[in-house]
Amino acid sequence: MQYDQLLPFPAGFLWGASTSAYQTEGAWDADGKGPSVIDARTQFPEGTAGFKDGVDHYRRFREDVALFAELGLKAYRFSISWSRVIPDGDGEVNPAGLRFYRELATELRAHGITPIATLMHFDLPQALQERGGWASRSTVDAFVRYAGVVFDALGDLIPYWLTINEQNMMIMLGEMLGTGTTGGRRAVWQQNHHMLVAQARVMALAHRSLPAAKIGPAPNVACVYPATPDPLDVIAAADFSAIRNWLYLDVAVRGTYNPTAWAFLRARGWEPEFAPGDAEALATGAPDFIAFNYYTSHTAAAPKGDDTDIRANGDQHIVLGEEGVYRGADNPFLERNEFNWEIDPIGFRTTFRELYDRYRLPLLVTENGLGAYDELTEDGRVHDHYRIDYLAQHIRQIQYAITDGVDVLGYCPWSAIDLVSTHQGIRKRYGFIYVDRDEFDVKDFARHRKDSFFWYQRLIAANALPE
Ligand code: BGP
Repeated sequence: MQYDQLLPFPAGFLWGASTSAYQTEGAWDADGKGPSVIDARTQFPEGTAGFKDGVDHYRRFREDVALFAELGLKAYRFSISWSRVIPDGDGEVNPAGLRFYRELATELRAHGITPIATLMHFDLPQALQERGGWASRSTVDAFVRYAGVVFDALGDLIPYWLTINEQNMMIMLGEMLGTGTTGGRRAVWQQNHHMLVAQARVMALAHRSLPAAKIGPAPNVACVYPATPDPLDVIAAADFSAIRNWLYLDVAVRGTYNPTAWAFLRARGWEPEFAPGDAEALATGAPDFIAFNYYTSHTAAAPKGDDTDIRANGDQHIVLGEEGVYRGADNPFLERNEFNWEIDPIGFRTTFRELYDRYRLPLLVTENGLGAYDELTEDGRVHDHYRIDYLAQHIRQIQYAITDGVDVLGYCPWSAIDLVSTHQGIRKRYGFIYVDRDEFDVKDFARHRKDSFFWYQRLIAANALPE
């Protein structure tokens, strides 16, 4: 639909930015922190150093929050490291870990920035992984206990909570992301079920113990186009969307599995076992909003029914395909970034509308952004006009979605500050703030404002995209 005029961004719109603990904090074993599955990894993509140093945010968080305040952020979405709070996942609580997050949240609030906290962003405690990880039902109880500890300690400071970051990507691509979701496909779908039960119980717990707080899931959501109007391609696209998007959100919001996704699991003998009480637990976990990460759309074609349906080489947005369900296809209408991800701002609007049509809950964007090989120039700046273009195009589409009638709470692009990317190390940067470290030489971690910093600062101040 075209409009003569778009509606403005509402007053109080949460202009924010995002990070995660393991990609920024560093200090991976400081002050009693236990190792997570990420710290325990020994294999990293070639030429990358891993995550142990991050960008030294654990030690520099006050300097970083001051920069976020100068940027004008209204909200900051970060994650809490479970093994910093409970080093072995379900044993002793580490007071120093809780203190760090209390100080961070207090510092944010002192600068007028609303904290938004993710309970788990890929970094399951390694001790739990060694006892079966998400395959074990005891991890469900451990997650609920951990959430209770964190709600008690931080609930007075943090009004918005996210359960599990990108559960769907962990399930589809866990080995690639190093998240500990491993084993055969059947085992992984059982792990998925345990995570869904854990999430539902934690949402119910939040409502009981923090009545003023709001909580929601945080999957990666992408609209899926059929490669052509061939009805077989249309079905393939709908099937992929059911497996990729709706499986997770139907359970989170409606408390039951999506029928198409369940049919996919059943046909392969992968349907998870329900323990007594699971169905009731799923039914009680009602989110207050849906957070979602969006980087790109996808395009699907009818499957051939053999292993050529799967495009094997690439990262999380390139590896596509499910034998007998759909084949990934290229979209000839879209440009690509330096890492071959398709760039689709209008798909962002479509994704908003699909989510709001299905669930009628407020939507919060918790990731969206452009990874690039930024260059620090002699003037101490990064001239990242490409990132400004990307963000401007996506923000314009949020405004279209708002004009379409979608209830959008806020926008937290990835990332507030440079951090270590999942696949390409520190070389692939997303932040508004450049961090001076190389892959293997962490240098001095000095912070530099990029051109996008000043652009986003003006946008937030005006509560509008510059003309
Ligand atoms: C999402 C994750 C983030 C971040 C982002 C960008 O899947 O939630 O943690 O890594 O993708 O991905 P990458 O770093 O691979 O470019």
